[in-house]
Amino acid sequence: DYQPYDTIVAWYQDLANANPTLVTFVPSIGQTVNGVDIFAIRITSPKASSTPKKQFFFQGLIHAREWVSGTTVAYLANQLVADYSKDATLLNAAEFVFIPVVNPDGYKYTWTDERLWRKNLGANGQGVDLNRNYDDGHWNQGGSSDDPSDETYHGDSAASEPETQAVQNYFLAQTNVVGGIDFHSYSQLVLRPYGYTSASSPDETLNKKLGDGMAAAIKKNSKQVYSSIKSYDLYVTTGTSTDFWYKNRRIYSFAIELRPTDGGSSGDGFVLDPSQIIPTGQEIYAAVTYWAKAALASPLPSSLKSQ
Ligand code: 0X9
Ligand code: ZN
Repeated sequence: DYQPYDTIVAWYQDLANANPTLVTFVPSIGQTVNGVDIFAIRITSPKASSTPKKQFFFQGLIHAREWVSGTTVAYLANQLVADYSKDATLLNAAEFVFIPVVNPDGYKYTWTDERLWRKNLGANGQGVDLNRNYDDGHWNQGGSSDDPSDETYHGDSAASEPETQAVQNYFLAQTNVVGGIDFHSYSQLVLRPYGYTSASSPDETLNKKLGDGMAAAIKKNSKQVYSSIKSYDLYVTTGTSTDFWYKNRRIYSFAIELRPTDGGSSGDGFVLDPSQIIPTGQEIYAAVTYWAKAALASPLPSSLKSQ
């Protein structure tokens, strides 16, 4: 089932305590507007490697109401640990870095006050959309709002929010990152660069191959249909996580919109029945393991430069 913030933190601490050779709990990479610590999780095997391990970076719950993005990240972390005893290849070759809850203030608020809250609690409590606040070189150039009461308010300036600063800095502190996925809901989409322009990225061929491959892995796992498209073809966005990652490190940079496909006749798409948590985790684990293996086999041309 979905869990409140403190239970999520305790669950990851337990995962690290139970698997000390594989899992590192990083208590704080920075604090929220309300002074809550943003934690990180790192998963890799203790096996030394002759070359530095390549890294994959994941985020959940940047948008507070998208609860299945949090359970999916937890499923991925748990399954990577569980599968290590059967097949050590992935954790011997790579390190998996997670920010399970990018927006703790907002997430807490969805439990206490407003289930459908999206933003953080900045801008004097009106909230900033953290996925419009990144310093991606195109902040406030379209697809975001100047009005603090809007759902896509971009904030006062690029990376104005402490949460954005924390996750940007932690990402840039990684030295060997080759891929990143920011999890959202809903619509069942695999979104590749760019968000800010209709132009294809210089790595469009490879990005499309991996995006289409993730959608295929999901279909094989659960028969669910996820559409693999350029982010801009959903709608224009600026100041997003994935454009920031791609601009700074030229990695395989994806946003995945999880279940359901649509809001349905009565329900709201953000309120996904708990019975769908594990099937969503399973299909995304299939996608992520495919993607990671493909990215390890052919990193993007510039991904390892300048890190
Ligand atoms: O608008 C968004 O931020 C995302 N959709 S949501 O309904 N979860 O809010 C889509 C953003 C995807 N784009 C990039 N990260 N580039
Ligand atoms: Zn979202």
